[in-house]
Amino acid sequence: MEKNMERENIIKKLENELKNVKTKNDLATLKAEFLGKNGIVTNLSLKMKEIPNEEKKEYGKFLNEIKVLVLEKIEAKNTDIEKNELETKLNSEKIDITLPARRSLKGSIHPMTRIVEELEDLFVSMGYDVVSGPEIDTDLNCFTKLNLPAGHPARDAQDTFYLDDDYLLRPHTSPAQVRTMEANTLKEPIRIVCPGKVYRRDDDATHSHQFMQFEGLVVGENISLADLKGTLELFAKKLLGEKTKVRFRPSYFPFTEPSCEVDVTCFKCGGKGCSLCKQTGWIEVLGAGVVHPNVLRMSGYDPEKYTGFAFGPGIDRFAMFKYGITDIRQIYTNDIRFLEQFDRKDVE
Ligand code: 2U9
Repeated sequence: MEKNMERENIIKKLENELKNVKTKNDLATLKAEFLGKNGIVTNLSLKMKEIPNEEKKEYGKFLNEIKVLVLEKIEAKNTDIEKNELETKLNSEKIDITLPARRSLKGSIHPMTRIVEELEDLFVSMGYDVVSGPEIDTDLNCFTKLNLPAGHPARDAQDTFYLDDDYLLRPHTSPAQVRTMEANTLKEPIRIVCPGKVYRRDDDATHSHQFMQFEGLVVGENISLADLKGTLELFAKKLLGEKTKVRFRPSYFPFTEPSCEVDVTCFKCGGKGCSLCKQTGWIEVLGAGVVHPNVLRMSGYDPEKYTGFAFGPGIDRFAMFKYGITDIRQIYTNDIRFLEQFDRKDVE
């Protein structure tokens, strides 16, 4: 009876204290209070030596019952705590699957890159290599080696930004062609296109201080003006449509002789005359010509053996025609409202 009371008291005390237990740490402290070295249940078992021998067995049974009860209650509390912890964690990590997904912004290919890629594909299919060069180049490569010596009046038309007396922002991609000719130590035939950024001292709605060229150069035996005409006709038809006609007008460039300016039939009116072509039916798109013997000679090619042709369109104009862009500066200011109009719906 006395033992029953004792057991009841211990269990009551345990149950009371368990009410305040919130964490596993609290529970460990409580466990030590009952079952630890100096714990309530442990101290009870120390009394065993005072118990008369004939009652020892029963006292042992009593101790065991208390221990099992205490452990059961502690274990049950432990399960409760773990359950609560898991619930709190799950609640904190809850995802509201009814929220609409965030829209991912998709980029698009820049209109100039599209034109360059289209033209590269065409010329690579005709056996050309695509070559690039530095945007900062020497006065020698940009002018002198193109038959524009210091003081030549035609330098004015291609005035650019100088870094010092020798270095400048290239006003055309021609120095990349000069470099290719010079690097070709065996002086073999060349067939290259050079797309890239170029710079001029210009700034208005149709002329930007920075624009894009796609120059071409062919050097070989028996290359003639007829090859140039055939190539440029293909070029115009590919870019502006099969019905496009091409017209060659005599012109002057120091690096080509003879030189010509090339017009195409207006892609808006088809040649009938409209506001875009100023009622002429034609639009000028590029300059071209047969490479001047001086240019070949200065880069180590024998003009007696080789001839060549070159062409130099500013391709921003193509993008403007093709996509109806009215101010060339929009191409270079990276305004997202302008650029997203060229979203590639075709590849979505
Ligand atoms: C080498 C030899 C010859 C490149 C050429 C043009 C004609 C031409 C202008 C058109 C409008 C530049 O963008 S623009 O202002 N270019 O008319 N360019 S032939 O001739 C070369 C190039 C490299 C070695």
